[in-house]
Amino acid sequence: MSKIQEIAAAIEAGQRNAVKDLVLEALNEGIAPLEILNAGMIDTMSLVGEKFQREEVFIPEMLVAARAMKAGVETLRPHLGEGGGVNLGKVVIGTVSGDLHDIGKNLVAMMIESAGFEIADLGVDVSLEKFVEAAESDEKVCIVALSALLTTTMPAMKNIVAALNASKARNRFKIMVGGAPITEEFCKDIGADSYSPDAASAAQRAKAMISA
Ligand code: B1M
Repeated sequence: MSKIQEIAAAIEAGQRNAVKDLVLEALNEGIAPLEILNAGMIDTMSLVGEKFQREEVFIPEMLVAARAMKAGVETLRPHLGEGGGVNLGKVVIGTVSGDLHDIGKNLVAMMIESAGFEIADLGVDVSLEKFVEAAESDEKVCIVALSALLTTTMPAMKNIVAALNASKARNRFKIMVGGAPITEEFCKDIGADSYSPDAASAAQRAKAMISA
């Protein structure tokens, strides 16, 4: 079994400590951090999701796998690159109200931070009011980033974007959206500035948007 396969198996089994050790071993073997992230972790969580859909695993298994992945991501964090002390501005990020999924949002935050931005992470289940308050209260905020993982929380994303579009500080920040059910078309329909399918492209888009 390859190291990547071992990491995948340990995530699926929810073995937090084993995941941390295996990630360190993989790094020592010279495996690229992004390969560990994509092939070892993100693909595994997708697989867990598919098994959940087929009712082969249930919420507790999904939860322990998610916790194991979080531990792995934290171990990987210092190796994912750095912004080199640059501060391109502040990005407010959060998962929209009604939605508790945060693994993808945390990855996006980490990649954007690595690209040289300061991050204000509002967490999960973030209300419209909290997003608007965070965007308006700090002049350094140049991007507001919203994540949603459930089709049922897409309307909340739409409402938050509408409120941000009506904000008195709107000319100061851009709005980015993403998450598994979100598409480019949905982004345009709700009036957000940018959609990214994954964490790496979100970081690239963030940089491109502020220099445009
Ligand atoms: Co949930 N869940 N879950 N879940 N869960 C999904 C999303 C689901 C697709 C599973 C399935 O049925 N196959 C399904 C949604 C179906 C739908 O809406 N159509 C689902 C469901 C139904 C639910 C519950 C309703 C289950 C229930 O209670 N009956 C419930 C809802 C709770 C709530 O939020 N109110 C629920 C609960 C949970 C757990 C708590 C058990 C756990 C979350 C733990 C946590 O996040 N701390 C969980 C998990 C782990 C999943 C799956 C298996 C994995 C999600 C994940 O972390 N993926 C997921 C199935 C799946 O995605 N295949 C599923 C890995 C992560 C790296 O990917 O989050 O997509 P992702 O992020 C990507 C991109 O989307 C993108 O970049 C990231 C990295 O590249 N991205 C952005 C994300 N945000 C972005 C923002 C951007 C740009 C890109 O710009 C701002």
